[in-house]
Amino acid sequence: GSESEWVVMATGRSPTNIAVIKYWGKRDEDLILPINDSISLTLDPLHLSATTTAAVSPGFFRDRMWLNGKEIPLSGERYQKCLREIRKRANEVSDEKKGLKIKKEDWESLHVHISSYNNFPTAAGLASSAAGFACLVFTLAKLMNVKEDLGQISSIARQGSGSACRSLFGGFVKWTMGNNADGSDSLAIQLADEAHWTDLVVIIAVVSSKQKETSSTSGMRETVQTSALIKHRAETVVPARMLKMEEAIANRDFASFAKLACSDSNQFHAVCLDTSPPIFYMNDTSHRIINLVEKWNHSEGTPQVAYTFDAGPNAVLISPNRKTAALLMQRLLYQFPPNQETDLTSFVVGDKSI
Ligand code: 2P0
Repeated sequence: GSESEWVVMATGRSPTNIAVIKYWGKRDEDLILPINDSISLTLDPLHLSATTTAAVSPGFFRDRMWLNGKEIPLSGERYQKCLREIRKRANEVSDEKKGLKIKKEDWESLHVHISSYNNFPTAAGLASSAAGFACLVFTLAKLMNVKEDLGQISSIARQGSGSACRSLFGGFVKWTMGNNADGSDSLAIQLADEAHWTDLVVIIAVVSSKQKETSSTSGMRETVQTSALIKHRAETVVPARMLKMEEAIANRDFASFAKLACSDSNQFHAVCLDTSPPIFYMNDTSHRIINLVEKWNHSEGTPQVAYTFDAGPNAVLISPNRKTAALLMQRLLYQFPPNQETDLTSFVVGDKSI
């Protein structure tokens, strides 16, 4: 057909990730460079993922994007950076059968249309930006035939949203903070793949699907500016915990894994409370869930379940196997019977990774 008719598309899917050693605080806001390493597990894409299609055509006259069917501006610096960094690395794309050839230099003037869907509520403390930016960058890289490895791609996704870099890999992932001023070594590394620890079951208790009040970006900025605790956390606590957590994951040592994950979640929220003005991400229901798990773990003498909370009130509960997950569900439903005021609104149950 004529030159203006063709469209080339690529589609990708990225799950969200749940940090068990938390990222909180930046040393460089523009490049999104963190003040400490972090570790997460990538969920399976069934319940919590972004799916993105990127298309290019000479018939497109500017870059445009739709999120969950609604057009959103791409003018923000984070989107622009991701687009710019991927375009810089674009390569020739050709399809002989269709008589199509996009030369390397063509990408500078071609425009893209991007459509992305989340299969879970946006900005409810369920890390939608992590899946979203990981998927955007991955899909654009696929469309433009970018040859860099996933680690390099993750450092571009990082510039969209810090936690996004960890969603480029499945399984257990470490975001290494790096040393370089340009951020080139601040990227994600896979610690263990999806097949490493398949017994784990993740249950997300949705306490509220409302949009959070303090965005992570401004929250962590205020913490870095005003908290005295954050320095101790970043310089002393996290480096020691990273080593222990990597070891717990390597050995599939659930007791150590759970203790470290719960402690790190609690310290992250303590640091939020130490911020001026204080940031409250958890609510009474979150606290009741912590109590329930702590009492259960204490009564058994060893951790049965791990909890972790991000920048919102929803509980992410990790159990070592299906049997314990079923017992956990029983306990949750007993404490939070359906259709009451303080209810959990729903549960998302998933295996870790696919
Ligand atoms: C994490 N969170 O490690 C931590 C724990 C929330 C609590 O990463 O400013 O949305 O885009 O880099 O990545 C949320 O922060 O913030 C986050 P930006 P992001 O998962």
